[in-house]
Amino acid sequence: MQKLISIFGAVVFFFASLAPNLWHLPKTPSGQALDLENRFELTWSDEFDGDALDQSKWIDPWWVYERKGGYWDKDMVRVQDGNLIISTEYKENGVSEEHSKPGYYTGVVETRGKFEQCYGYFEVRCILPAATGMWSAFWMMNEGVYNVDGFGDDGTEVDVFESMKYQDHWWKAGDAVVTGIHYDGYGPESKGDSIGYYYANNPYEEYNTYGVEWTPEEYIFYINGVETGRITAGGVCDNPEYLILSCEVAGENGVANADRHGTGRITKTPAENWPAEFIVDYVRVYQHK
Ligand SMILES: [Ca+2]
Ligand SMILES: [Ca+2]
Repeated sequence: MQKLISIFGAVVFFFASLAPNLWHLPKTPSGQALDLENRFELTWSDEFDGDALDQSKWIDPWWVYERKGGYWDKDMVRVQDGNLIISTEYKENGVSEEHSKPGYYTGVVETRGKFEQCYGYFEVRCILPAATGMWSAFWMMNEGVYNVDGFGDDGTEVDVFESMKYQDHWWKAGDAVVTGIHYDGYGPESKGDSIGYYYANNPYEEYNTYGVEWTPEEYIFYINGVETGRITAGGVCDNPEYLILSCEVAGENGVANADRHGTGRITKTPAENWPAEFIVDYVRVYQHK
């Protein structure tokens, strides 16, 4: 019996050690350490030290518009206590007479037309919005992403991190973020790759950094300065890209309550951490020395 138990234990241990690869479960970052000081110099940053969004660096949508299961509204974005905060909230009467639809209102900011860079290191330090059905992200884009030619060198959406597993307590998956790329548009020809899910440290309550080193050969992703994985799919983008910080709500046509890629169904009751806040301490961009 003793022997049977120890064999059983060994089998369980064997499969548990394989599990992250077998079932795409989250992994702990374990690659190379980022050598920021010796290899990079700062080219652009926002520490969010003021009391309003710096319009010389970012644009926010000037109009309320539908996005997935909610709406983007610039009034959901504020700068306070050294942070950019994108807030998400259910508004029974919308935000104005013109936009009076009930629903979830959240926000986005981007540097399109104000700052774009090719290659370098791009990092955000942030606390993720703690609510089921929420999807926050730090990502990069250019117009070439829509160009369908079989390759990603003309433009590639680079998702440094996306959070969508808050509600997932199994295997502590809720503490993990996903990282990947997309190119050749968003239709049937769309292509992409992902390194899967990696753990951050208590990301809904504590600051973590999420970064990508972009070289002519590859994208190397980091959490808290430790490499998570690398992607070369499609050929690495060789055009400048702009930065985006966004929050989305699972759903479509402005109607929430869908379970989008396992985000879970958002619900305003019980009042689970509402309003949910995506709190960004800084965005820093570097170029290789
Ligand atoms: Ca392309
Ligand atoms: Ca700050």
